[in-house]
Amino acid sequence: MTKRLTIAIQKKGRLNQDSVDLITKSGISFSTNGERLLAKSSNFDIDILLVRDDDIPSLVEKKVADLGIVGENVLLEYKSVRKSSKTVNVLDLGFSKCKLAFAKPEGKKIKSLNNKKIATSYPGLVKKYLKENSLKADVIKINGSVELTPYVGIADCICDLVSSGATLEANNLVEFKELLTSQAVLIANSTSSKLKQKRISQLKERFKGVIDARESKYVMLNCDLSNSEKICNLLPGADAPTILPLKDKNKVAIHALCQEPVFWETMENLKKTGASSILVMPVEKVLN
Ligand code: PRT
Ligand code: ZN
Repeated sequence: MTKRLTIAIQKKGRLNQDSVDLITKSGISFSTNGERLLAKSSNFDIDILLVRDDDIPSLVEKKVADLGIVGENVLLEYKSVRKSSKTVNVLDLGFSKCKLAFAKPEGKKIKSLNNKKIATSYPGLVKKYLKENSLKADVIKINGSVELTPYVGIADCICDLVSSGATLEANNLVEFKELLTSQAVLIANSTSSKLKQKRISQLKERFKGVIDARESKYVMLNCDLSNSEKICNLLPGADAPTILPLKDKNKVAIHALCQEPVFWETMENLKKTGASSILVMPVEKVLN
């Protein structure tokens, strides 16, 4: 049995660049030139399949791909109509964050979704929501420009993805209910072979290392020895700071890996508490 993995990612669109970055930062080299559907890595036993995002869950379900990177919204829509699906989320990837929400034309009164016409690209999720809330409405599947449907008489309201909210605003629509939040996720088939699962775990650890590094910063600063305890407590997500003696016996240097965001406010607080020469440096990889 082949131990070579296949990962399906979006060929073009919002998920493509972040997916390619995650794979390459995990030490996997490959090149995607032209219209090629498949790219082979030269230094890791993996092939990269470049497809439309909507096809990714079914490729993983059918084991054409062992892994996929897709919006959780697409995965959940796929699973909403396939109860026995074996395709599962194995890792939250932290990019392409958005929400799926109901929106209506500004000024229009919608007290309940009962008996309304709802236009959406996510009919499975909307129907599931209606059922769970004992509501009956007409769900109309639309593949693009959902935000225009209330103005051409197709729908009373919509259920669509929102990130900045600019599209809703530009179309005079207001959100009135959030259905779910979403981000890019790594998906796999829960029935893949033991050998494949071992390779998948290895890759998952690398992906985690890249994701953790994104949030992490290495912080170095100096302070009075008497203040070091207080300063350590201000370092976000630092498990075991290193405290080093300095030439001046009353002073120490503190070095720490901060695994939570270090904001300007954090640095200002450190300074106020007596820290000086505060350096915040990026971290490329983390292996915990
Ligand atoms: O061609 P292919 O089928 O592969 O791509 P696609 O056109 O179906 O998907 P694409 O590239 O648009 O989006 C891929 C994934 O990105 C989605 O499935 C989501 O998981 C995620 N994502 C994150 C978004 C958005 N943010 C988003 N804002 N997908 C779409 N939008 C659209 C939304 O539908 C609406 O039209 O952007 C508009 C709203 O954006 P704001 O910023 O104005 O609120
Ligand atoms: Zn799509």
